[in-house]
Amino acid sequence: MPPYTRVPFLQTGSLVVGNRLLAPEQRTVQADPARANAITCGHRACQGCGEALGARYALDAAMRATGGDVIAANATGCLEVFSTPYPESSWQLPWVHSLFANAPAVATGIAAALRAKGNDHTRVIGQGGDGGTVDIGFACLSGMFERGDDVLYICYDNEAYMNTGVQRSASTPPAARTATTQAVGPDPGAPFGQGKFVPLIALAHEIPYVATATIADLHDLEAKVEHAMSIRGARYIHVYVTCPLGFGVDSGDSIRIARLATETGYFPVFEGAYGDITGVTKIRRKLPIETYLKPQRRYAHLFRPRRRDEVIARLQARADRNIARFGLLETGPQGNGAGVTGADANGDALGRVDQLIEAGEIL
Ligand SMILES: Cc1ncc(C[n+]2csc(CCOP(=O)(O)OP(=O)(O)O)c2C)c(N)n1
Ligand code: SF4
Ligand SMILES: [Mg+2]
Repeated sequence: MPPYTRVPFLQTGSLVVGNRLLAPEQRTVQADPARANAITCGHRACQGCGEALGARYALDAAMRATGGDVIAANATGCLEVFSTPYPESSWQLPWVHSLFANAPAVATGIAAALRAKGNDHTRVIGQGGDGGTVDIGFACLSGMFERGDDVLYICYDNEAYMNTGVQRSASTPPAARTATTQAVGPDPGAPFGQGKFVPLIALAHEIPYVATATIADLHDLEAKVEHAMSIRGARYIHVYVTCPLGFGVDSGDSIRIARLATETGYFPVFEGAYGDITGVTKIRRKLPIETYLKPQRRYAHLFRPRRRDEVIARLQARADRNIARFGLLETGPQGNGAGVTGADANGDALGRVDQLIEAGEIL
């Protein structure tokens, strides 16, 4: 894998990675005219769907890493429903729809069948939403990890059951409004103290690779998928993806919301191997959690008709805990090149970005 180099592209209102500043071999998979278009146009995702974006980048990266030799098993959920309205399909690779509960087991079965046939080159990906992964598919996923099956499993986490009308999942954050955690009563929204963060649970299985990523840094996601495909065994990537419908945000704000999720410490971006955290993506500048909450209508009840400062403070404490726990603000251990920030080859340019942010010239 070529080293992944972060290059800021100075464009008003955005910090997207500027391919044109990179050597051709370092450019994103999407910049490659020979990319697979693994999930191609014509699907029926909502405008601005983070899951469609994340899956597109992840699968194209996997296709490039394997020379197009990938089979995917997909849990029921938005990604499956919007991509395969019978008799059509947007998938440009062998793709199997599993049940809601069993994508990791179906992926395991495909890997076992390939092994039985003596095929050691075709690679297997399982994928699903947070409901299919964190809730109903979790036993199959844990089994896949524990057995060390040769599968990369990717969870696209939009923090609720979006496909069926935005019900709470175990990945729904506290205080968020969903159809089943409504913005009424003394403690509106999802309760505190429930849910689970599967990346750390995956790490506890001591599998060869675990990573988190977001759609705010798609080059990082690509690099993590490419790295995951370079190794064998059970691997897990958990991608934070914005859902404009469920979050109550404008479709043009998907990437901005994901960026705020990382820069407030709400969602830690890290990678790990065999039980240890091996790299974290540092926060460029720490923002208060309010900047992440306010643009989302699922948190509107925290600000209207009265501010709920005590709830906002509890959410701030959760973000601060992530920052402390993962060392998001300090210099720390560096990863394999996928999720690394800090004093890299473009440190000067990143410093320039920070200056512009301080001066309020870019957001
Ligand atoms: C056993 C079972 N229960 C319920 C459903 C209905 N169902 C289909 S998709 C879905 C929610 C999917 O949520 P998630 O996995 O988070 O994916 P998203 O749609 O949010 O991307 C549900 C409840 C089902 N297909 N099977
Ligand atoms: S409801 Fe959300 S996850 Fe589903 S297609 Fe629309 S934006 Fe994507
Ligand atoms: Mg979901």
